[in-house]
Amino acid sequence: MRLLFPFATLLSSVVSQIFEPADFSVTEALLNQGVNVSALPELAGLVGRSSNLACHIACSSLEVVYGNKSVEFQDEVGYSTFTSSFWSGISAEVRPYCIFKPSSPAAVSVVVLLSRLSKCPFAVKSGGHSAFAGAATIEGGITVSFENMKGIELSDDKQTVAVQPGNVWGNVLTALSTTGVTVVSGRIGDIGVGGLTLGGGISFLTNAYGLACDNVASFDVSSLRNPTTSRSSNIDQIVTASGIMVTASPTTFPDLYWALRGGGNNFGIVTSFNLTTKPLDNDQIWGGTRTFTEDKFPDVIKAWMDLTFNSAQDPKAGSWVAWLDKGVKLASTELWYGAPAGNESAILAPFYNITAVADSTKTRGHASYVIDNEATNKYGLREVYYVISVKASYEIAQRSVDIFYDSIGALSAVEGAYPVLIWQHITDGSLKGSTRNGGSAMGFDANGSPIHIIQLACSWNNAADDDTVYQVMSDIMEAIKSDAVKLGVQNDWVYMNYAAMFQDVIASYGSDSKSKMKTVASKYDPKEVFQKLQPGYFKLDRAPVPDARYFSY
Ligand SMILES: Cc1cc2nc3c(=O)[nH]c(=O)nc-3n(C[C@H](O)[C@H](O)[C@H](O)COP(=O)(O)OP(=O)(O)OC[C@H]3O[C@@H](n4cnc5c(N)ncnc54)[C@H](O)[C@@H]3O)c2cc1C
Ligand SMILES: *C1O[C@H](CO)[C@@H](O)[C@H](O)[C@H]1NC(C)=O
Ligand SMILES: *[C@@H]1O[C@H](CO)[C@@H](O)[C@H](O)[C@H]1NC(C)=O
Ligand SMILES: *[C@@H]1O[C@H](CO)[C@@H](O)[C@H](O)[C@H]1NC(C)=O
Ligand SMILES: *[C@@H]1O[C@H](CO)[C@@H](O)[C@H](O)[C@H]1NC(C)=O
Ligand SMILES: *[C@@H]1O[C@H](CO)[C@@H](O)[C@H](O)[C@H]1NC(C)=O
Repeated sequence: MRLLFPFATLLSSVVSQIFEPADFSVTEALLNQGVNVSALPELAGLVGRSSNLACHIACSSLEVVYGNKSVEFQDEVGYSTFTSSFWSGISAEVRPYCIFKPSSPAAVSVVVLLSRLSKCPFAVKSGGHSAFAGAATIEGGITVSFENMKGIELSDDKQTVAVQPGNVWGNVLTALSTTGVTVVSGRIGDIGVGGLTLGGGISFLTNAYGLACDNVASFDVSSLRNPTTSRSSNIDQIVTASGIMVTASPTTFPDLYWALRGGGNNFGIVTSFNLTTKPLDNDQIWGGTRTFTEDKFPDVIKAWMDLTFNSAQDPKAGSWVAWLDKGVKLASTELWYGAPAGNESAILAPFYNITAVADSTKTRGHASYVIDNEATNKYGLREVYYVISVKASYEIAQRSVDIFYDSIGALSAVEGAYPVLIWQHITDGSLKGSTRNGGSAMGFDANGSPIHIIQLACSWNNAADDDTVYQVMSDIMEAIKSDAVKLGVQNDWVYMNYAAMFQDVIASYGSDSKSKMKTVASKYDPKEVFQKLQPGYFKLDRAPVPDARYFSY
């Protein structure tokens, strides 16, 4: 049975701005992509009605069309290999009906259309580092794995690199490490290109260039015929709800381009990110962890806030702080610099003026640095993230540390509980970067004060303790937010990449941004496929798991 035809129609550019006419036929769209539904007996019977066999039929159809190797069912070894590849043990527990492994953008279109036809829901996984169930994999539905879409291709002029979503940042930086250019990436090697970029993306280069999503150029459809070879360029090739491929860039479908910068999985499936490269001699940057004890906390807070406020003096420098309690309270300060010998930079000097108990900072490759950091990224535990942002202020910074250490005793009965308070910053350079090419859906104020991201992470062992952990995390966030309001430094923006499933991230972007995002969605996805058939993660109108017991933003 020959079901696959050449994809010329699909890959030709879209001739109409109307993405989905009122009389849009899913079966016709599938036929246009070489899949004849009438030749798939079970599917033929399904058209026009729903069925609890929907996912059986959809998955079997994918297997008929793309072969046994492209689809894994629950009894297959490939299935458990896949499900155990999630970072969070909570995601690893999810049992999809099947795993689908497309090898081409066209196959991604087909799975969206088959989902529409069968009503079997789907989710897509890039690096699999989202923390909660249902974000990148779906109970009883089709989970799309991009493991056969790992193309990385640098353009001849080295200005852009086209990266498919099966890649994690370690692959991408390694591929670039000998080319004299790099990209605004994740800071731990096994984080995925897909989730990090669509949610924003803080990098070791962000204070200089902005977030990862602000450094995406465009997408070249024809360059992606062979997904396993490397390629180059900068934006998003996305599969929209009607299975049409478009290239969103500052000049083509700029509304969609804007919405994808912070919009997560609400607008389509990105099959290639065409990233703008940055020059970097011999891939050499500098960074590592400098760790301080409690007696030094006031100095650490001052040094970190000073860096946040003064970042424009030398945007190569950046830092996060992880506040820990390992029997002793510690401030584990990651310091980095986008060139060698950051230890000699004036802006980081105050951190060297504080006596440390450990220091791993050194000059090293950007690729090696993110891969070295994988050691801190243990798999298989239960995980939660929770986050707010505030306008940077010394007072709220100090309060957040106090509230954190005063509250975590409430987790003492939770086996394996390991809470961490993490500080990150959106400094002058990232605020300015966010306005490039029409700005992003997150709507930062380029001339506003620096933003302090105050984040909680916690891992623990047992599902029985989930509610306790969520409640303690929620209470800490609520207390810090309440103090931020009192101090007049509250800031609504919730960073998707670190948000809890109870947080309404899109609402936090503000009503203007949200309503514009909904307008964009109604144009590219009028039937709300990416809201309803792909129900996981941060949706346009709701938190992933709305729950009034817990802090939202
Ligand atoms: C250890 C660790 C380190 C981290 N470091 C950083 C960091 O340095 N900077 C930072 O900003 N964040 C960081 N994060 C947060 C990280 O950005 C988010 O967890 C992000 O969701 C991970 O992306 P992923 O592709 O690995 O996740 P996934 O779980 O695969 O994807 C997350 C969401 O994006 C959707 N998605 C993925 N790919 C696509 C696509 N191609 N098209 C449409 N939707 C897609 C998925 O469906 C899912 O809903 C870190 C997280 C962890 C756990
Ligand atoms: C990437 O974007 C650049 C700049 O817009 C463009 O010239 C190039 O063709 C794109 N490459 C791909 C593979 O889409
Ligand atoms: C689709 O399959 C049906 C049943 O096998 C066949 O009758 C029909 O001609 C096919 N249509 C196309 C366009 O190939
Ligand atoms: C599909 O492939 C798996 C191994 O990947 C094998 O165990 C199974 O028998 C195959 N199923 C069919 C129907 O060929
Ligand atoms: C910075 O680090 C380099 C390499 O480790 C070292 O040679 C240099 O002396 C250091 N500079 C300062 C000011 O500590
Ligand atoms: C280092 O500390 C000393 C003593 O507190 C202070 O005088 C000096 O200005 C500090 N230097 C930097 C770079 O912070």
